[in-house]
Amino acid sequence: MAERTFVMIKPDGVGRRLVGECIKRFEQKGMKLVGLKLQILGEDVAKAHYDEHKERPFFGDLVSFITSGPTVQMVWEGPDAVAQVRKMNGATDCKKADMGTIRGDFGMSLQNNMIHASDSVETAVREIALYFNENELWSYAMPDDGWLQ
Ligand code: FUP
Repeated sequence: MAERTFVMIKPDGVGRRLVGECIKRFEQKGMKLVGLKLQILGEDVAKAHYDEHKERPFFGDLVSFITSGPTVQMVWEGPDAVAQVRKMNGATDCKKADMGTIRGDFGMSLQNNMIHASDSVETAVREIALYFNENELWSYAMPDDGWLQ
């Protein structure tokens, strides 16, 4: 199976109507969308998502921000999906993110940086399982699969 990564559009990304823009970029890159949902996260899942940051001073703000409005969860599949999506999202602090990346093109903030993506294949496995059941993820062929390898 090709590599999969977990991507979440945060409340500011949804509120700024950037869902379509983000999906467009991943599609045009050649990634395959294999799971998609929209939800307002509960505190438990938000805390589990950001578990690695639980000792950091900004943990409370992170949890209240990510639960403050609708978010979009996606699983994207493709060669080197984890690294490719991280590159397309750009640096965590939007002011430092390269132009041409989602954060560089649309943001100014460190915390309100619109989009999240898994930072490793292991993290992707954990994050995908946090948000999706196996029967909510789809394997299918695309006509251009052969050109994208
Ligand atoms: P990233 O992997 O780029 O999503 O960033 P991190 O996992 O390092 O951080 C998770 C989120 O915490 C970021 F999206 C923004 C937020 N954050 C802060 O608010 N302050 C900080 O100093 C670092 C991160």
